[in-house]
Amino acid sequence: MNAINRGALTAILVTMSATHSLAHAVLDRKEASPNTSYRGVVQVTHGCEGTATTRVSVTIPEGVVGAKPMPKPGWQVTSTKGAYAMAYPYYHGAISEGVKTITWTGGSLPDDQVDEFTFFARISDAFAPGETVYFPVEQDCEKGGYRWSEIPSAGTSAHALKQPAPGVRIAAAQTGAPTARAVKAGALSIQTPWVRATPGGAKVAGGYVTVSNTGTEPDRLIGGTFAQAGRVEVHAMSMDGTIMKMAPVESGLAIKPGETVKLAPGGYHMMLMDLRAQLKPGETVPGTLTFEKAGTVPVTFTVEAIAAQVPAGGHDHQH
Ligand SMILES: [Cu+2]
Repeated sequence: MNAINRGALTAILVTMSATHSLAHAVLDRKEASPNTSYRGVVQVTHGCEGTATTRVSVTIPEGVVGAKPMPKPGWQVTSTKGAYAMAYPYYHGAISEGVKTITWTGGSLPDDQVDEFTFFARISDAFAPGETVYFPVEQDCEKGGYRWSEIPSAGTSAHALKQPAPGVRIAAAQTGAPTARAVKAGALSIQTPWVRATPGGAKVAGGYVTVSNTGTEPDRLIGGTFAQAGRVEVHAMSMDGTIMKMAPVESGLAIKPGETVKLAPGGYHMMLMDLRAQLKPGETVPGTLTFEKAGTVPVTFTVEAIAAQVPAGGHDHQH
């Protein structure tokens, strides 16, 4: 290498070290889909004030369930557990508590080396496509530390933050092929219609869907059909003291312009009544959704696992 090239290389290295300060604690995989497992790899690319990293701790956000750390040679791993804000469908049941923080200590990662700290978790269906889920990371060193915990407020960029929390963008749900893509009906976009599996003999089931209104006019979800059900109602859940009650939504569920309405367990749902057959996970069932303006739209419901927090036949209807 001649002197001129060496000078050019030095210039490149200087440029790189200037951007090095932007190399925060990051997650290796920056996108995940709802209802999929997620391999979280926290990458630590520098120490603090030139000293070695001795502790890395990651916070598992609400809606990310069943987290488990991967052991790491030379480090002790500990985790704290606690209750989730709600129960989430989890494989063939439900999960309502689990790991909330994972901490690696006792090792020493020199400032001029990089390393990865790994955990596995499941991204629940609590997130809407396009949303970002943040995993705050604490990094402590022999001297000083970082709190990678800043979350950008709506409409601002993470680039402006000094210590941004690593984020994962939620992509569209990966369910069965017919439901993977949004169904368009006028200004409405209908995503992932699904129902909960039922125990044998059950007469009712909950149906869920996400509807976005990309237009300028409000619309309303007023009903629907389901091949295996005698009738379908749109229901709301509400708390009456400590008792959760559900009741039909009078005049339908409003979907305002620019808004996304998510029917989900514990909230608004389609009540599938007078069921004629047991619903088994993995099945798909044809049906329709009826909107005041967009009309009747054919959809395919995917049957997902029974969630344990709904007792068999335990729907307390106030009709
Ligand atoms: Cu109901």
